[in-house]
Amino acid sequence: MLIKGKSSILSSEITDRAIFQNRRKIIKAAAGLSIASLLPSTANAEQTKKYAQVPSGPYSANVQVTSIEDATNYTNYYEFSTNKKDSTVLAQPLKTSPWVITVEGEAEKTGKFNLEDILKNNPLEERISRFRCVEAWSMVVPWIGFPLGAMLQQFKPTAKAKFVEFTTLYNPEVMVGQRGKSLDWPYVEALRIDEAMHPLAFMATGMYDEDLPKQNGAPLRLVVPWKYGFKSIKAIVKIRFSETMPATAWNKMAAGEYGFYANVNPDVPHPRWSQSRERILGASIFTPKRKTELFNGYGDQVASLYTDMDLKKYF
Ligand SMILES: Nc1nc2c(c(=O)[nH]1)N[C@H]1C(S)=C(S)[C@@H](COP(=O)(O)O)O[C@H]1N2
Ligand SMILES: [Mo]
Repeated sequence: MLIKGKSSILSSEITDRAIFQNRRKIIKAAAGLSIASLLPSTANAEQTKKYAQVPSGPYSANVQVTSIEDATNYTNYYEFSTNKKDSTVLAQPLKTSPWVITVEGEAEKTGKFNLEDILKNNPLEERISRFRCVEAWSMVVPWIGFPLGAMLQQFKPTAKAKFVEFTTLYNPEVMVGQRGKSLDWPYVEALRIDEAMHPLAFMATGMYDEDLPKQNGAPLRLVVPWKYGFKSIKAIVKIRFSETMPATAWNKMAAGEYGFYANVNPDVPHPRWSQSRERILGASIFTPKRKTELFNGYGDQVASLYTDMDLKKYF
């Protein structure tokens, strides 16, 4: 498949990305030559980050990265709270190791798998992706993780596997938001199998060169950069291959507001607000909103998944 680079980026967005990328290059060069001690102290600090040596994957976007403070203190995690600031604190008691993932349904290799073992078969890479919440804010995150499709193939899905469903941990003792009814627990999300196999679909275990913070979905979360954020389910404990379209948490909650596909689309408004523009997370109040792009800017890569589909009907 031909993966084209992104085109519609502001020059101001390039500058910071170049700095971020260059910083990682300097770190890697330094590690190779053992001259780390000659580097300025900030680079030394960066080098101590757990995943500073992880190679950049092929699909990273050349755009300004959101600050780690913004990306980790403005989260959506209803298992803990419907307030975007609370999960930073409330998610910390969650025990994320050891972590077992149950694989079920239409696959040859089903059963229980330790995340540790899954990681042995899936080399880490860095992916810088745009991320767009259905609530019309956007960010750019340097994820650490591995392609979803490569992992799914290891379970040998059968020809009947047309969809793949993901389920979040259910543990109301720790996930205090699950004691209420903000959603029908546990949180479930799903993709059509060809969407799941697309090279842009990603499993994240880290961000900003460190392990995923708990509020961002540790130890394992999905990242589907061309879809609204609610598809990117956190703290995954179950993967199920199925022949029929699974019922998903937000779709069950309000089918008219949250479709199964949830592809980012400026031309299909949410019934209660427009999707044509988005607020850049962390930008000053004087920064104009950004124009939302079809498929969140990844149309060159993913539009072929939806040819002959009416995107207004299958929103
Ligand atoms: N289990 C679970 N996954 C979830 C959510 C949630 O409430 N619970 N919120 C979703 C929504 S609406 C968004 S926008 C993203 C937010 O990811 P972030 O908090 O890491 O930015 O997580 C998604 N994944
Ligand atoms: Mo969201």
